Amino acid sequence: MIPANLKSHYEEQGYVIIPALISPSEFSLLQEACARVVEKARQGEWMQRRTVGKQFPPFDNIKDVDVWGVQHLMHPDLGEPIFLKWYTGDRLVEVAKELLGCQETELQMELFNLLINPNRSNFALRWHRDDVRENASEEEERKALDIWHHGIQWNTALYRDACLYVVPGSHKVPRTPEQRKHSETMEPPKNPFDMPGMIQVVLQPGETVVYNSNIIHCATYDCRAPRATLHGCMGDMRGGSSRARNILQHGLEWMESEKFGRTMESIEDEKIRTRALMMWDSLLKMKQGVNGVDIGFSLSN
Ligand SMILES: O=C(O)CCC(=O)C(=O)O
Repeated sequence: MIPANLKSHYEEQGYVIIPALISPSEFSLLQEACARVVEKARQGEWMQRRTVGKQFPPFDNIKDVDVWGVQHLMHPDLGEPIFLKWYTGDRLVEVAKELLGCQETELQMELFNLLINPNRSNFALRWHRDDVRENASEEEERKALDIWHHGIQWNTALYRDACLYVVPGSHKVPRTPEQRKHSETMEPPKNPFDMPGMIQVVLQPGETVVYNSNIIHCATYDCRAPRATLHGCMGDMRGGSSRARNILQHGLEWMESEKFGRTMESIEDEKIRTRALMMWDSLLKMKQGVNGVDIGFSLSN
């Protein structure tokens, strides 16, 4: 159980910092697995990456490019089962159930990626909400924010991480005219501290910030500050297809494969195996729910 004040902080402010979602025995295993996948991504041996120059999907598919993220950590071709194990493990799942207010049987498997420092030049993301366009009218914003209750997103830092900035409370209300001025173009901010109401989120190794992905947020990446931050989201299947575009835009065809199914079948612990298969099934149902329709991308690139 997480303390009640953390849950109300999450609901009111749109984010909450939670310690110790990684057990001591998993910490170095995750760090080592991250180092291997970062190397593959930087070398272009793993091409599913977030590329410098693109803030949002679709990312570039060119080999020689700096990268700020590694996509699809649970992909069987990456060969790192620790990521699936952690994503479906008790610590994270308990927090997800509590913050979403749902049963374990309602959890939906979604994205699991890694955010890293680019290593050639600095990069930044503009102020944004993950699934509301920068030019949305006040009315459109209000409508989008009203239906966004069926998922959580998190950053779990393996090294100190001061990249993320959020505007507490902004997950519930349209932008003020001043906040709009700082977030209506595709330009990253010159100085994130100029945004009214913002805070910088500083995580120590092992800490997690869970946030509503429609909170107004941005990020800056310093190529000299090592970053390996687990970045994922999990849904509540009662949301139906409300999260489909935000999730499926990242290209999840591989998650429908028998090969991915076999990775879950091979989880030794029966409780976790059953949970993983159930969460996977909810994702597949959401995907089937959109019925092959091209749902496009959440944000302009
Ligand atoms: O790098 C981060 O912490 C934030 C990433 C982000 O805002 C996003 O993926 O939309």
